[in-house]
Amino acid sequence: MLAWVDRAIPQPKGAGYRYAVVKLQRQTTVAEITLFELGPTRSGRVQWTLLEAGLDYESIGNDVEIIGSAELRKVHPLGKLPAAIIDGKPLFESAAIVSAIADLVPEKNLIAKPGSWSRYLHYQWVSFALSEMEAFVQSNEINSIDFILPEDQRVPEIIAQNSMLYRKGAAVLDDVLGKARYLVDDRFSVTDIFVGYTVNWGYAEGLLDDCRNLQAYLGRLFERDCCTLERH
Ligand SMILES: N[C@@H](CCC(=O)N[C@@H](CS)C(=O)NCC(=O)O)C(=O)O
Repeated sequence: MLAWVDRAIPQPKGAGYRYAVVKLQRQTTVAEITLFELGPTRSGRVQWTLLEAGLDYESIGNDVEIIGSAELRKVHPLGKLPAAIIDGKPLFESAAIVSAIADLVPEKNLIAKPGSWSRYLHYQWVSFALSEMEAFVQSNEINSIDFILPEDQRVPEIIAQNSMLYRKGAAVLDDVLGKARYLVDDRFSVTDIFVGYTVNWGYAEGLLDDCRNLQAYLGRLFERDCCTLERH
């Protein structure tokens, strides 16, 4: 990546000043990034963030065999996706990974500045999406398809309650996004990449019928060139 740096250049005797400050352009590699990913899983949040950031990365996986593998467990103790290695350091949980990547490229304005109130709003909406919405659609999925749990361990009776609770969270977001186009400072950020995935998941489960603002929000997200959300 190209970056501009200030350099103090010593000046010859008689120039009237000892140093001249000049801007030099140099090549920098922001970070070495490896991503364990698989198509439409939550690793799509990280892939989208990397595309918006314009960062290269090494992709590992993209095959269902990667889930639970010994290689993945070295990075994610539960063997789940996504997981990343950034400059040799392992990191899991999609919220943590997209935030870390956005912080690597502050000039792209993909996340509110650390310590700012807007940054706390990022944490607020990510936490809200995870605990008040995503947990319920995830539980619906676990209890209805055989990808994770065998049939005798599923509790399909929970699906109606999960759906009711997801809709409550979605109604809150629908209200907020009726007054703003995006969640933080009304400009696109990784908060929208993160929450957009949760909203799209609810759409796929038919839970957004009453949420016209969320449907329009998804439409705005789909318009972005780098969007990795699945169309349902
Ligand atoms: N909260 C985690 C969820 C991780 C997760 O459950 N990933 C799924 C794919 S979307 C997975 O790997 N499931 C396999 C399993 O549960 O064994 C995150 O956001 O990264």
